[in-house]
Amino acid sequence: MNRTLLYLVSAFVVLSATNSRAFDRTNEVFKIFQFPADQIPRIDGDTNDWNCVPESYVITSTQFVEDFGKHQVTDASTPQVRVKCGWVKGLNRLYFLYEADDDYWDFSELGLHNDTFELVVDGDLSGGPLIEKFSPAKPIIGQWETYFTLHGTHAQNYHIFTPAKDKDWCMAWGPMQWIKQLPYANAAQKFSFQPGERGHYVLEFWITPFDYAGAEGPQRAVESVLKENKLIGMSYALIDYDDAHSGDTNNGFWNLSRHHTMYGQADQLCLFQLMPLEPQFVKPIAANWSWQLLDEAKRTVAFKDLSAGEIKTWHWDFGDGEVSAEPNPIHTYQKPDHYVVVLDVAGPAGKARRSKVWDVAVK
Ligand SMILES: [Ca+2]
Ligand SMILES: [Ca+2]
Ligand SMILES: [Ca+2]
Repeated sequence: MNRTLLYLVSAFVVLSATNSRAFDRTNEVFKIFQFPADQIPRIDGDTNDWNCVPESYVITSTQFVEDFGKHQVTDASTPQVRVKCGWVKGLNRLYFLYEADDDYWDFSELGLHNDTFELVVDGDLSGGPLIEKFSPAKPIIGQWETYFTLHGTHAQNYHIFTPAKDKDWCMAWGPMQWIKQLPYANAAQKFSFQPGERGHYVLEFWITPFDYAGAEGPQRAVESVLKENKLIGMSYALIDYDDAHSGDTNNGFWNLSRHHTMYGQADQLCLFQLMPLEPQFVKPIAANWSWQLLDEAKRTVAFKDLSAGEIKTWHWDFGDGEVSAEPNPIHTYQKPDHYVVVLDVAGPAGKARRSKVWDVAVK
């Protein structure tokens, strides 16, 4: 083994070791389903628009660990849940369908004592503390200064009340309360039980993950950009209460991460991947393209093929009488105008065409 290769292997080993410490359950990556743009779920508590999500995307109670040591396994006294997570290419939103059966729905109180689904999300895998008590700054600047400067800024914790009655749908843990409202989040629930009864609960919602979400409001916020195949950090937790009169004592805390403190430390989240479309939703052939002005003075434009499917031939009509058969041509226009540009593609699955009217303009 030569010296360079040895160095690379050593670097990889160090990197792998670092990764395995940094995130939980790194031997498995949970999947986030990509909805086609014409099948985005409607937030109404009706689950029909989630029927297209394959079973391999569903996370159930058996994948959670009870990390207070109150239960060895999930049983009839514990909530049985099914969680689906989805995304839509082009939107920085995570959609969720949370379905649960519990023997005792505890939601008669107006504070934290409430059956809860807790969601922690780190949209750029920055890791690090998101709750003031884990911050190294706390001993220096104090609890409340840390709360307002750090809490939820680079990873967010949604403490979701299941069900929420006479209260907001969740407590977004920190001063950045604006993240739990439109246009950054929306939620709808369905249930027909009374406090203390058993029953089936449905919650449908979406949130926007943020690389930065500050106490001052959305004006300086940075949304996490969601892209196909990107990995993000997330964990789910279930906090079960079974008696409205038992004070703050819960009946169990089930966690997808094996670290209880994932609620405040983004390094302890699990890896989730934003998946491509499932094959049944991919069109066999579809034409699309983009363009970019390379030289304004010369009116030179670079065209880029973005067609889906296997493409064998391209035909570009630049709208000025000129054509090209290249996949990604560069074209120079002779005079200022806005043009109708058409790309025709063909392959084993057939033909497709995409015109863009006046998108391409030069001066
Ligand atoms: Ca729905
Ligand atoms: Ca982050
Ligand atoms: Ca309960």
